[in-house]
Amino acid sequence: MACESHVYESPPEGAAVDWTIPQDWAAYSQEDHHTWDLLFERQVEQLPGRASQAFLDGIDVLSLSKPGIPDFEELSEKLMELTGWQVVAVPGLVPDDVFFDHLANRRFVAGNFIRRPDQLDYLQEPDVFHDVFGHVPLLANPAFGDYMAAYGRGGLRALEFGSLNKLARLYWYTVEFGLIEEEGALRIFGAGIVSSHGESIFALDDPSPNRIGFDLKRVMRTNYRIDDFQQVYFVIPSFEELLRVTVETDFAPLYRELENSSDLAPDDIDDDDTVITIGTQAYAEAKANGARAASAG
Ligand code: HBI
Ligand code: FE
Repeated sequence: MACESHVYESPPEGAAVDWTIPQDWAAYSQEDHHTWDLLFERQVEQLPGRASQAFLDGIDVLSLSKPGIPDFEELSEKLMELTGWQVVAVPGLVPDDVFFDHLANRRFVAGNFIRRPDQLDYLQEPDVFHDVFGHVPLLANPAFGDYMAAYGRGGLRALEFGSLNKLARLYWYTVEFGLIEEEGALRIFGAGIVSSHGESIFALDDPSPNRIGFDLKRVMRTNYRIDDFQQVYFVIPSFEELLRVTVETDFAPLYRELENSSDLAPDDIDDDDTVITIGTQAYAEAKANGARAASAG
């Protein structure tokens, strides 16, 4: 997920020029399917009343409750009918241009491997649980599906402008770690949250992080951390509004403007922010102090 770290320059052996590989569903072991089932049950249990209704509906309509790692072809068949999306397998992180080209063409790339049983809580590279459980349910939602495809087109343009670091923040704070307001309450929808046992509680209930109303320019100015729970979450009013802002904005002048404005740290509050909750940052501070103590002693 870290956009910097690409292991390969060109597709590894066995991968097509667009970096896709066969999912090879028959090759999963019993243990692999069991790991999926464990992760799935643990997450599904805590999501009602926490996850966006659109996410929960996606789990239903795509029959993700069926035991075992989903078959990408079955998922693609259902998604194709609903929103025109497909799920294709890749060996791991793919280069940015390849990633965006897939999104622009409504193909979501998912790792086909699953974490080991001793890695249930944390894994650096996105595996099939993060990619499919975390990302795929919302692709069944028309507005979100359109947003992801628009993001892919925007990513290809951002590469031309040399502004990918700015646009990547939009992905991070929406697709990966976004919150949404539904019926007057906050709900999670970002894949990094909904696929995380700890963060799906932390993002909504912990007093530590800031929660701020979504603003496109504000988000694109904000640094993020990839190594721990977020220090700030941005709250969108609806997927339709997120889509509208993204397709109606001309990003070229915005990128130029952002060149001349300073970045914000994850825990900064800006004068123009619509603050929903000001966090204590106690979690992040305790972590930082712990790290300092450990390196001192
Ligand atoms: N590759 N497989 C995979 N998954 C991603 O989420 C991904 C990627 N390559 C690049 C990339 N993400 C980034 O460019 C975006 O997160 C912005
Ligand atoms: Fe992800």
